[in-house]
Amino acid sequence: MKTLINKIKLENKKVLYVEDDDDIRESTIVTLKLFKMDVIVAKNGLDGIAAYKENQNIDVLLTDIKMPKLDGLSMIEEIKKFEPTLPTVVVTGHTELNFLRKAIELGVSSYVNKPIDIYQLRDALIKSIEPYLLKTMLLQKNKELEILNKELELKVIERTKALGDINKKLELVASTDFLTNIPNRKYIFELGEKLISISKREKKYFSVLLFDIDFFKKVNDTYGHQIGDEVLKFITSQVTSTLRESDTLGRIGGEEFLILLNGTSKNGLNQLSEKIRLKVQNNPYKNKGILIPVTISIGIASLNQQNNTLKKLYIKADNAMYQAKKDGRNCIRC
Ligand code: GH3
Ligand code: MG
Ligand code: MG
Ligand code: MG
Repeated sequence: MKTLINKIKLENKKVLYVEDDDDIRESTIVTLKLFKMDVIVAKNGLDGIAAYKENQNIDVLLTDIKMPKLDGLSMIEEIKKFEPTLPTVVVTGHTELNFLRKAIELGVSSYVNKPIDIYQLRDALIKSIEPYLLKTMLLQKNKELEILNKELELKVIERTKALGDINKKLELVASTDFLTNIPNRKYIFELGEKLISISKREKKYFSVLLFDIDFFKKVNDTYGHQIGDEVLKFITSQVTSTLRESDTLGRIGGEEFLILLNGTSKNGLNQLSEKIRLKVQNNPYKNKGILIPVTISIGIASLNQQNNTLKKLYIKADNAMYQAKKDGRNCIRC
């Protein structure tokens, strides 16, 4: 606030000065020009009203009281009908109560005694335009603040979006298997729980398919762990190519995978299992002259009255898968 007040200057402010006495008028004009004010002059109340109407953006009205044709207070009364907030200073030799009371009623901001003292005049003018200027300055500051706030708001929105993007990426990273780029164990089990509850509510088919690579240890032992990794990626792509949009393949262990089959019946499950088994069996891994035949053992389970949670379906499929291993591998059990 203090800095704003310090900024208030009379320089370039437009003053309408009304005075009938030639000597007083001429000397006061010199003073007002000394303040570097823009001075509009009138010699009586009527001329003052005319000058007010002719000129725009008058900052302050400075007027004598006793004048021919129309006195200062009547002139103020008239002008205030157009602009009630116009800062007004009266110059007066009278200090009678009646004048003062009327002046206050008219909303006169300040007064100056005759003979005019330059400092008193300056103070009176500043005091009268101060609230008015402060108001416009505050409005300006408010506008600037509003703009700043909007800019800040936009930045916050951008940041929030960026954070949202980062969170999404983190979620994706946290739910993805780093080797094969498919859903990991945590994600596939969470998704499975959700899909099962929806399937139960909507009375829709739901099945799971669990598979484990046969004799995978031998692949590692023969060709090395790195080739083993490549085989895992290859099997992932082979199996993915047999699936539909609504199926989700996840890696739940070293060489163990789980597929969630949303909307797939027991019949559909049997057909798909055979398709996957054959796809893997008939497409050996090939790389730089080496050819590695791979097979998988599959265990399957479908949602029904007894097997009604993902955990139960998983246990059922896991037992079936071990049965497939026992029965010689490269086969499907349920
Ligand atoms: P089975 O037919 O009974 O499943 O025999 P298996 O050799 O596949 O089974 P086992 O559980 O004895 O061995 C699995 C092997 O898978 C052991 C481990 O070295 C390998 N393995 C697990 N995770 C990875 C991996 O991320 N990369 C590679 N290269 N090998 C892995
Ligand atoms: Mg007079
Ligand atoms: Mg295994
Ligand atoms: Mg295995």
